[in-house]
Amino acid sequence: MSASSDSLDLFTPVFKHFRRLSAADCFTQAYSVTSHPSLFHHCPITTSIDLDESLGLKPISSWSLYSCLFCDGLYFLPNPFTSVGQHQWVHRALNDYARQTKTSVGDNSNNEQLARIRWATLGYHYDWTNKIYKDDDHTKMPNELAKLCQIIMQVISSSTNCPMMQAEAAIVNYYHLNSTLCAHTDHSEYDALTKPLISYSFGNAAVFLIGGQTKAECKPSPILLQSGDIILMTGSSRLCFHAVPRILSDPLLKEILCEHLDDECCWSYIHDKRININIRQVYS
Ligand SMILES: O=C(O)CCC(=O)C(=O)O
Repeated sequence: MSASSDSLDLFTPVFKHFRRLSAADCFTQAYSVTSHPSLFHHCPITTSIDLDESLGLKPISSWSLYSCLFCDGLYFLPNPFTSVGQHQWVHRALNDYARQTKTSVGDNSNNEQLARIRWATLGYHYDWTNKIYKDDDHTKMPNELAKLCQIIMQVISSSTNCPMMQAEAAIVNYYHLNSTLCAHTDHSEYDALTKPLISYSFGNAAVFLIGGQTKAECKPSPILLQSGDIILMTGSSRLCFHAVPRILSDPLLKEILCEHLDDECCWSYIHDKRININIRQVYS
């Protein structure tokens, strides 16, 4: 690669474009199955599995799975959760995952600190400074999260040629409406190219950008992620640059979540936040 194409950055201008765009234009420009149907290929789901009620999932017969034609190896599963289920996952992310593990805030025992939380790690904890996992820095992966991953992986891999993955590490990202996540790749896992990564979105919407394995390879594509949506990165997409330039207040969120929110504390947190839970296999 020449020095000039080495330094070519097709990612940042698109990131900045979505930073500046009105929320209404973000909702229309970012790809969804309804707004940009020709960019998604429907993959029939060929499996049926008995679902544990605690996972908060709709029956598998009602799910729709898509491969993304703009990014090889990227799959999109629009919200397979019930609204009670979405509420349960927000509740777990706030009341369990944010409190009982390594987080971005030192004292995570009080609600004031919790409002500032940016991330929590579960299973093998990611060392942000050295960008590694250590096999002696580990806490138990919550059972329900491991079970959820297993079901999602079973459904996707039986309907596509995607390999299975064991849930060994999770990063929970807590976003405010003005938060962003810069362009990066996830390559600290031992076998990143063959072990997929699953990512769950809850709460407000986001524009998720996914580009190529270098910033010079292609312009990133914008995907609209809404509460309950799942993406899976496998094959070449697993090593692609991705980012979140924008969190969007979702006018439908109250309708989706509030029906079941007897728990005011949860709504008072999530009404202006987004939670992302992403799961990886660290070792082979
Ligand atoms: O919030 C998201 O959807 C993406 C999170 C992500 O890319 C990461 O934690 O590495």
